[in-house]
Amino acid sequence: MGALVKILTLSCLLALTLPTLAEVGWWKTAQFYQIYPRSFKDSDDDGVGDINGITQQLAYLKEIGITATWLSPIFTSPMADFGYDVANLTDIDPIFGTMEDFERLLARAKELDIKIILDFVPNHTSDECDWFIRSAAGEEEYKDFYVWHTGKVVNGIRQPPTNWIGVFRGSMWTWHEGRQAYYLHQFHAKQPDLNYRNPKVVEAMKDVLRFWLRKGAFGFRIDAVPHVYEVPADADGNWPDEPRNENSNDPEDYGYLQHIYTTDQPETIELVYAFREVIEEIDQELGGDDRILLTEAYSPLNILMQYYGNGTHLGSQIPFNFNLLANIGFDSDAYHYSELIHNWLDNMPEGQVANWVFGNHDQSRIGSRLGADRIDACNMIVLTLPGVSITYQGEEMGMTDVFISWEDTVDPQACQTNEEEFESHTRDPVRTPFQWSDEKNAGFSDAQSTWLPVGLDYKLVNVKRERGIALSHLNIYKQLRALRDEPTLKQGDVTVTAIGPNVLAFKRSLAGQKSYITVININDDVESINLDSVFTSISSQLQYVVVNDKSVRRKNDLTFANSVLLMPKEAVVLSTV
Ligand SMILES: *[C@@H]1O[C@H](CO)[C@@H](O)[C@H](O)[C@H]1NC(C)=O
Ligand SMILES: *[C@@H]1O[C@H](CO)[C@@H](O)[C@H](O)[C@H]1NC(C)=O
Ligand SMILES: CC(=O)N[C@H]1CO[C@H](CO)[C@@H](O)[C@@H]1O
Repeated sequence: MGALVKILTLSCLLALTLPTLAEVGWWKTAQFYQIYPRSFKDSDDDGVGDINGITQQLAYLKEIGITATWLSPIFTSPMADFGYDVANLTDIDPIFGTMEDFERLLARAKELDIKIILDFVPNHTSDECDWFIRSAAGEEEYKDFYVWHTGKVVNGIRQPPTNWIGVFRGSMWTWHEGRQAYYLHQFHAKQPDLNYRNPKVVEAMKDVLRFWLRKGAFGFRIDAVPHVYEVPADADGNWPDEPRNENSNDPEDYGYLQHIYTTDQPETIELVYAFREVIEEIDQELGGDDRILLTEAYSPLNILMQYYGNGTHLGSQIPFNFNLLANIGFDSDAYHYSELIHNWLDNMPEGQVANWVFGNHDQSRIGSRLGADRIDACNMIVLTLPGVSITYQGEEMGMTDVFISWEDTVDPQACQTNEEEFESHTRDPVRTPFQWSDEKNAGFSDAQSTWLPVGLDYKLVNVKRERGIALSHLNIYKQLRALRDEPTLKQGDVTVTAIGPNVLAFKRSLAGQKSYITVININDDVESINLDSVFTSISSQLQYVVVNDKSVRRKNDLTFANSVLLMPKEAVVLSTV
């Protein structure tokens, strides 16, 4: 009897210190993976990836331990901006397949316990969207679905209502002959901005969310939310000009103006709260695992933190943390890494979950931006810090930017520039076909040619080959992923520090469990560090749990905590013994 009571007490204590996963919420420690569908897998050999291709390869996501994947847009689109110009928000573009294909993808994903997240593009629709066509025709219901203005007349010449410059260069306003008015577009002229100051638009967009959630999507990644609102018009229906940015001399360039009236308006956050209400509503309606919002915004930290919620209203569970992605450069030292990691952890509202991102479809790849010998280090940071990890397709095996000539360039952001400048604007190099194997087109497609050329390094950098190499990027990624099942990595605290300019280290710890210490030599000096003097309560000996190919040590080797030797660019995870 006495023994039983003791055991019960003990298990109660354990239950207190180790919440069960169900309480924690599936997404809080999840591995997310971004699929760029045009380039993941082509099932019908037209040279463009598609939904059936993703379905075929879902087992690969399982292999690398992905919990949820978000798909860049798959909706009906004239593809002026590769699907970020949506013509029908509730239908699938034929280039990617059919609604039945998507339903099969959802069914297969459910079998494999992988959640499908959709990209939601709220800032605009295509000019071929039925809503825009009706709005341009002045139909009562849709007349104010977009932002229209007749412009102003200066010296007898008609001009746009403001000086605003769009992200893709040139005026944000385009004249519409039919309606005899200008419409606003923050991006491409084929992407008219929706008018969110019209409640009907908000309702229509909420219905779009409901549609996909009821179909079985587990949430959305919301694109470019800072651009959703402009400042309200004054009583006469006019807007103010934006001030000059003295650093830029190119009057067509987005950087020419300070975008104080067209980005980060306070209403943007309220819209995210409104979308979250839909998520909660459908959770109530359908039950099951939580549905989630991820929001993409390159905004100042104090604004990003409001995306989480404000105390009375819930926001996005995962506001993308682009701190590392946007600020770490080739020459960044360990203090810089540490500071950026702290920025997020120290400013996050109580009870929220951090997330870590090093790549996406808009940014140069890790290996090209920071050097191929830092790929494992970055994956280690993303996978061993607390919270959610987010990986862009190909980063797990170390794909790098592929050179795309001006002739082959298709990204509208680059095509709108010229042969001299396109390279600093193009995003094609990070969107090339996924490298599955050393076969034709890297195993991506059997087509004669693919929509973007395949990387020249595909015979060396591909999934099939890397599976067979013990310390390939892919296998290190898988080991790091497996480590995330440890309670310490799931729920433990973190202490992050720079040990001098070259070494980043962080310790994860949880009462009664092993501690794990990630140690990264960012540069090319051999370093000898004393972890004993940096971290409290670690054992005098530590064990190597994950090593990269710069290490002279092997997995399971032991080292003294007070003298850990690091080779140039060595990145390891150690545990207490
Ligand atoms: C989108 O497509 C669906 C299915 O084809 C159709 O029922 C719906 O009317 C379309 N919506 C718009 C806004 O064009
Ligand atoms: C949170 O935001 C909502 C919506 O904007 C607002 O109504 C509410 O007052 C805010 N709450 C706090 C505590 O600021
Ligand atoms: C619909 C929309 O706004 N699309 C744009 C939103 O922002 C992204 C930038 O990330 C553009 O690429 C999209 O075209």
